[in-house]
Amino acid sequence: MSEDANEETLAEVSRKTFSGPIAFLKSAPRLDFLPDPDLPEIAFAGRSNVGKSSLLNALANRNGLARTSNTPGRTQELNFFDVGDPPRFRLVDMPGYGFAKAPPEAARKWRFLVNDFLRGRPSLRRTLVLVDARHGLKDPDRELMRMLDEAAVSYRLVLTKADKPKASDLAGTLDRTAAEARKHVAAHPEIITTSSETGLGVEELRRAVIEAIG
Ligand SMILES: Nc1nc2c(ncn2[C@@H]2O[C@H](COP(=O)(O)OP(=O)(O)OP(=O)(O)O)[C@@H](O)[C@H]2O)c(=O)[nH]1
Ligand SMILES: [Mg+2]
Repeated sequence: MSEDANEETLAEVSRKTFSGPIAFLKSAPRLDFLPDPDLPEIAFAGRSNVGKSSLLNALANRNGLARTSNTPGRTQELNFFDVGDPPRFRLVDMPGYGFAKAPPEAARKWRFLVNDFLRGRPSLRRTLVLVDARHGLKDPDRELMRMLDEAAVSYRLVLTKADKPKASDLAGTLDRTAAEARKHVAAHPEIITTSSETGLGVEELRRAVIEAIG
């Protein structure tokens, strides 16, 4: 197939997939509540309040599918969403990390839940590591990236809230983030810049998800 034909097919598959059925499957507060690992999964990871649930909603083109909030710490469980009917793959919205105001016991619980899921999930095809475009990579992101490198879990960095920073600042953050990504073995070398608010990069992310599912 020519490059153009490939592109067209991907665009068509993406359109059909994300305008079709997407349904909440279940919430897992602990690992023993996980659904069977019978479908490929794409997980949304990142610091608290970075926009994981919002980006999942933007991807699915449905507001309110995953619950979002101004207050960090909104998502406290692993939330699974089936894409397609019959389902072809799953999106997994996860609790955020690095949330200073969370009670230490709760923060610890989420960290173990997220880390154990990411390290041990056989059906996990790719992790999207979301990074706020206003702040760039922070130490908790680097810690997560190292863990994913060690566990050989393939991941891709995604800048969020790109509608917020000035264009020149955004370009600098993108360069610095890409330079760091290239030093990590399990990271995709290219970064996707997104805004759930304006829709920037959302179609590119949909295609990246389709490609990761294969
Ligand atoms: N301007 C702007 N605001 C956004 C964007 N994405 C998310 N937000 C806002 O950021 C806040 C947090 O969004 P969430 O999607 O709940 O963030 P989260 O990463 O799921 O947060 P936790 O579940 O607490 O870890 C909400 O007030 C959103 O409206 C974006 O692209 N642009
Ligand atoms: Mg959330």
